[in-house]
Amino acid sequence: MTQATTLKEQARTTADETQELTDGFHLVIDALKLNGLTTIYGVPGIPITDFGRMAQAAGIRVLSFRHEQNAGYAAAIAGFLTKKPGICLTVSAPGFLNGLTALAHATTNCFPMILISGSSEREIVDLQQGDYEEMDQLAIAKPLCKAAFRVLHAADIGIGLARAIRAAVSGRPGGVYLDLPAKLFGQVMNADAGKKSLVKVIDAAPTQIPAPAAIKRALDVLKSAKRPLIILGKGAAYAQVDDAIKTLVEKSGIPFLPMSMAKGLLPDTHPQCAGAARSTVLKESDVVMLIGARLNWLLSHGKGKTWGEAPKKFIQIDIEPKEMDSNVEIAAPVVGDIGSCVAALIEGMGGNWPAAPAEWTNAVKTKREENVAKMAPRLMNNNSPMDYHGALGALRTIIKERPDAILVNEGANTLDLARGVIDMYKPRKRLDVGTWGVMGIGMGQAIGAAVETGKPVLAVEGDSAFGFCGMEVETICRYNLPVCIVVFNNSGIYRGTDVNPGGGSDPATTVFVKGARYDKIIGAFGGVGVQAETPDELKRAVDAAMDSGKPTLINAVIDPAAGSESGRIGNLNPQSVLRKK
Ligand SMILES: Cc1ncc(C[n+]2csc(CCOP(=O)(O)OP(=O)(O)O)c2C)c(N)n1
Ligand SMILES: [Mg+2]
Repeated sequence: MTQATTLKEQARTTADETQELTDGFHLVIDALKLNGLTTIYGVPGIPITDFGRMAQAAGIRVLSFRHEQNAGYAAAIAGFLTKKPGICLTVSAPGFLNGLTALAHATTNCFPMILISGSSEREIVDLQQGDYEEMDQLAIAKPLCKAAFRVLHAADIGIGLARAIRAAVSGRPGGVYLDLPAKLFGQVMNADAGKKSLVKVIDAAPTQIPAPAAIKRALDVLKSAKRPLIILGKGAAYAQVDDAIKTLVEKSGIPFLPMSMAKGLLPDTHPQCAGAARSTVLKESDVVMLIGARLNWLLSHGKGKTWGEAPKKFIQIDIEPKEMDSNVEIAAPVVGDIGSCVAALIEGMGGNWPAAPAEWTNAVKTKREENVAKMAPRLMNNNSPMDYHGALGALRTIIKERPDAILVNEGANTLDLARGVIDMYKPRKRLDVGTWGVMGIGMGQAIGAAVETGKPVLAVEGDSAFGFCGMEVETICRYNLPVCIVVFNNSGIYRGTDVNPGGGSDPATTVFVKGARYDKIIGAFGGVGVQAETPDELKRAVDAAMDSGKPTLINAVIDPAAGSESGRIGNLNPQSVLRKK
């Protein structure tokens, strides 16, 4: 080596040392922050432990869970509540797989979410040479989400995240997978160039204006109706155009039926609410306008017994054109974002839109009042052990007195009966199992909701449902979140009374330990545990928890015989012909 080249090399080294550098870790953090994504839900481990630490140091709120599935449910519900993608962060293979159920759930429910998982070395994974936590995660994620991306070069982190954000929130929102291999985090590049490579996503969910002809067609169909009905889905709640929806409903005078997570968009006590006359309005309506609601199993696919004999015409408002005619013919498809569609409908209705036929609205009102009156005495009993209605009567009062609280709800009977009994008063306050009826969303959603909104959360959980996510009670205590969990303890799935039909000493498949004390779990982590045996005790305990804001778990003792098989959807169970012999 000549002296000249040595000097040249020395000079280059000095230049490198003085040059400001950034790396994959910091570029991901900067890209998230640049796009206003300042909360991460996850579980640490190789290769993302340091990333979590650095993100926390950089001012991102990083919440560590006990299981990725629950972190994923928190991220998914954060997406629903904020219209920004909720971020879930996991390690490779097993952590990634644990997060995947939530990602698929987010996609099914149209919640924007990004699952970011660290992954192993591509070269080794692709040759299947047995790397640490080896798995081709991108390939596995693809069919379960709206889009999946992998970033291999630090310079592409900005673009990678921009693509993920757009895919998650634009059009029909959903889950997105972002694969970040371990090596990427340590890759260095010039800090200036790094900064320039970042992308601030402009107008991530662009407005989609409906065609004027589609609006006219919809209004013509609506005007022809003798027994019109509006169904509000969780897409309508997601849109956050609450005032416009209220105006449309009130201006039309049409009875409305909220789907589970659309409850409270207008209060359940609103004079036009047909929630308590559901079966009547579904059967007897002649024109049904769906706003952000799909004709899936939750609406019996728009046909069959539930919908009665009367011929129906459907108007459907949805951002996804493929949704139209998915189950039955849609007479008036209106494709666009809900805000734009509803605004156009209101405008098209003009100043003298005819009121919905009084014969129909009065009939709905009468039916609803009848049903409410029938239910009322059942909600007032103070039995011990409690039945569902007595316990839910107490919780119904709690939400009436605290309409800003967020209600999280899962289980079978605990879900179906709570949905019917507990009136909601404000939008996006009822969070539950969603389209799949998945168990285990409770603690993740409670944490996500408390973190994103700062509001108190009441989580009403079947004892089985709670078991899917119960360890996150520690997370709730660790972050000192204002979450009150009520476990509806009927000692089992649907009921606690089944016996082993084989006659052996094993318990039946649907029953749990009798007299279990779920309230004792939370004490281990410094939270408050309460045993409640009557509706009065339950009401007192929940009030105390909501007043104090302290993490609380109440074991509500429910009569093991009170529930029914699969709650309200027992009809979906396949039947064996042989069993009947
Ligand atoms: C992930 C998942 N696993 C299993 C089920 C099937 N399942 C439906 S409801 C339910 C539990 C119902 O029991 P519980 O939560 O105690 O409510 P209860 O009817 O007893 O009030 C189960 C296991 C499911 N929906 N999701
Ligand atoms: Mg149960």
